[in-house]
Amino acid sequence: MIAGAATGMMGSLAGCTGLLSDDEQVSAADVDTEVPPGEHDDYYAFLSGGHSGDIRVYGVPSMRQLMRIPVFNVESARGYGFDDETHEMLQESGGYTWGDTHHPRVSQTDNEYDGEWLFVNDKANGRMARIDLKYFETDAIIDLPNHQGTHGACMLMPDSRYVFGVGELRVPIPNDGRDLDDPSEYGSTLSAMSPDPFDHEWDVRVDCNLDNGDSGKDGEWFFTTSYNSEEGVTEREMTAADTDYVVAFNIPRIEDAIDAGEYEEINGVPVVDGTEDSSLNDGDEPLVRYIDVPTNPHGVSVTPDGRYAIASGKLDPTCTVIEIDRLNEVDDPNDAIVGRVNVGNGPLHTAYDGRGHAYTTLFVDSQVVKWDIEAAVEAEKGSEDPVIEKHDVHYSPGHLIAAESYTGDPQGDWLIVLNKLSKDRFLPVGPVFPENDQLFYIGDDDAGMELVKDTPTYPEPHDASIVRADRLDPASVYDPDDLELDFISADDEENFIERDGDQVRVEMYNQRNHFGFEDITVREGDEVTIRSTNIESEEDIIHSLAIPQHDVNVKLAPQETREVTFTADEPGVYWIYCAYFCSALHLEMRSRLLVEPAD
Ligand code: K7E
Ligand code: RUQ
Ligand code: CUA
Ligand code: CA
Repeated sequence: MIAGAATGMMGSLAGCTGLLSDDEQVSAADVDTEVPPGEHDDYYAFLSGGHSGDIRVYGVPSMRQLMRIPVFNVESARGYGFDDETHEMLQESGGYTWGDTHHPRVSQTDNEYDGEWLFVNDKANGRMARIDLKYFETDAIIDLPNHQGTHGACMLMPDSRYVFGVGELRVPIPNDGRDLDDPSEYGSTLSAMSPDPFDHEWDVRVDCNLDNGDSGKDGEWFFTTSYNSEEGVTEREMTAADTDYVVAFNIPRIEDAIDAGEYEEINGVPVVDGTEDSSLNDGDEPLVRYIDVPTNPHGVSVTPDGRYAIASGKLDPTCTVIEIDRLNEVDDPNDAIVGRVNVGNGPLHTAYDGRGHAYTTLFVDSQVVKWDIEAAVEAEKGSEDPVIEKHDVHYSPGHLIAAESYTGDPQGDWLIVLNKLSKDRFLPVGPVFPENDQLFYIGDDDAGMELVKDTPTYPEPHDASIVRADRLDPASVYDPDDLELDFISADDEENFIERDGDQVRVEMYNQRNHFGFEDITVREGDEVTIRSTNIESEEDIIHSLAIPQHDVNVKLAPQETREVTFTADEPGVYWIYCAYFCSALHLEMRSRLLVEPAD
């Protein structure tokens, strides 16, 4: 701890700026952040990879990167996008080879992480993906046809009944060439999916744009911000108005409308009209409520107790506190605003420690501000009084995330701040700088926030979820019953090479240090499908099926079966080899693909 320093600082809490000079900065030794070699972390952190299109898995508090999970990108080490199944999944969801992941959210039961699924958006192409946390693998992608960019991503709490994708970019719906230059006809939608099976259920259409989102804790309200209530298409137009919205969706009302058939089917999706003038918004129980907040808000998040939705001002130095239950009582939704705290410049996102504090990133000020939620409700609007502490970060933070902050019961110990700029913090690596994910210990309110670690990050994470490690139960070998393809054992009858016209099918097992066939002979122009099972049952013994000059590298973890199809279009000898270092004879784990010339 930094007891000595903290006592002095906290003595003058009211005037505390939390700005520590460099030599005052807390060192890692002050807090127990060390995870000695061979020991495990207490938490998983799942970070989005931004326009890398993937998810990164860190251990907290060590901040070691444990794994990456490809999602919308093609990735050779894990063979993702190479084998037929993942290749088809990417093809059927649009055929793109990249995406822009922002908001990784883990499924919950009873407002607690259940460790089953992780969902994440694609801001680039309007998609949502599901990752199976038993295997740490993307297992389904939904292309949302009424979205251009899906930004916010979240689930309806307490039980993840819906997965929500929030459409950011206003476009004609359907976007088929109509209304090209008539932006007043553009719109966006909130899309709802079921988690398992992962299916698209319905959309709600609005005229404004939608941005970040978060769910209330009791299954009733879902909130998003909107920064383009102006329905503009230029920066000047989108920032013209003094206010924009927090848009509150009443989910049971929307379900009633769906059940009553009050929707239009667009692109095969039932779309409910949630626009301001919609008849469904007349009367006592509007489907969608539009709450005025200062211009161009960014993040919105719900407090762990489910009482408040807090929206960050971005262009305005305040956070707006909305009392959720009041939305059911007031005629004017603006009357549900119960607080507006002046936090500083460029507030983007807010996280929670479960002790009544909110932590908000200040992009412009390069700080995190800690403030008291109830004090913000009691204080006059625009007051700075609820602010407890401001701490410099390095530099220009976007999201920040506290351990289990998105649940009903945050752990209150660790906070990661995802800084967009690292400037001088690391050895220079050329003009593309790493980002800087900074770890803070927030478990001691007397000592204040303690910066304990800088972590350089490959571009460009936006958000994260931190989940207690004991909530997950990952598999270390595949259960063949979980896979679609049949297991191929070492039995002779299960291993064969079969020809049908110019299609060749190979089924073979593999293990240390060979493949089922030493040679596979095909003819120039054949379409070849190889299915292979890694029959090892020992964990951590991974093989791959790599074929030079055919763009094939399929990873095969223990007990895993995968299939890959390619065309043998050049005669010659190609050494099929294993790219995972699996044993002392790893280099000898090979087979020959012999492609005979077509006369
Ligand atoms: Cu602040 Cu996508 Cu949550 Cu970045 S986010 S833009
Ligand atoms: S701290 S404001 Cu950043 Cu140790 Cu007291
Ligand atoms: Cu199997 Cu290397
Ligand atoms: Ca605006």
